[in-house]
Amino acid sequence: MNGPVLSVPVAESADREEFRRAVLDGLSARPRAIPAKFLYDARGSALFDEICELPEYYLTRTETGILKRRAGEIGRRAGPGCALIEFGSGSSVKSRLLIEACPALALYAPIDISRQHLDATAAGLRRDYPGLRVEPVCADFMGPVPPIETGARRLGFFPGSTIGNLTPGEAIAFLRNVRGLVGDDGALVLGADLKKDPQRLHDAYNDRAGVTAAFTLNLLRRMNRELLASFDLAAFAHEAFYDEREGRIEIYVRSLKPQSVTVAGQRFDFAADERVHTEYSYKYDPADLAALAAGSGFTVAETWTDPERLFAVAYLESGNRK
Ligand code: AVI
Repeated sequence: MNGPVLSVPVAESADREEFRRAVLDGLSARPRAIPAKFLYDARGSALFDEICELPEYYLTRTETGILKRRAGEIGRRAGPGCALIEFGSGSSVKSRLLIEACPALALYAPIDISRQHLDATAAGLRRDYPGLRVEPVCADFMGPVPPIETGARRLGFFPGSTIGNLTPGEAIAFLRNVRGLVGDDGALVLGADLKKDPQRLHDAYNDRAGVTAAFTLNLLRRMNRELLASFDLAAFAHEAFYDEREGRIEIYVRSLKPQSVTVAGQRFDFAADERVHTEYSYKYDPADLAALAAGSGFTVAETWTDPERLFAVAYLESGNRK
């Protein structure tokens, strides 16, 4: 039987207030920056789905290919009767591959901040896998997650290179959290984008159709709508480049001219070429992943990649496996 949706009730007005605070703080800070999570309103999420289909954005299809090829091995490693917990589940497309590969799955618990996504995902999974216990958890996986009663060994799942959107410090903090949640006999399947030819990386975040630019600039549109801001979208540009030394893509909104903008009743002046940081997307190599795992109480049991070595899916095991 499927349990109710566990929730951390967050009213829309509280979300709006959190957005307002983050934007006012972020535009007042130097350098200016707004947290990436605010890119994902309904339109931003739809644009991100479009990004995943772009010819230049190899990440999604490459990871899906690896998971398809390796699902059986993942299922064997996980063993029968485990509980699958997905962090930031979105539409749970990739988790279906693991749901089908893990023998006698005890339950599937998708954790997502969007109640809408969760409800749709849970309904679809219950329809397609009538015997599966689905226990959605409505929460920000970066914060405290309500207890999940599984009574089973736990397999975490964090696909999509979302780890790359966290700074190294945030990534370690998140993985330590996950390590605590999956326990001493748990494991985590982690998807991470790999370091590679900088041009290939540059192209993935500067697609020719301009979808990534629309995704970035949608943040201004969201501020106009939700915070009564006065951004002229034509007077700002998307900027994304690979910083090889830092091993990360950096993404900004850049002002194309000197201009003033009002946001939630406050005035902000922008110089020509002044930028607002919106995202990092860190890229890893196997040594980086091993260090990340070690720093958070996991060890890398296996790393699977694709023939071009574009993307990695790592199977991390808790350090104290009995
Ligand atoms: C969600 N995340 C893994 C994407 C990435 O590749 O860092 C977000 C993104 N931003 C622009 N393109 C894709």
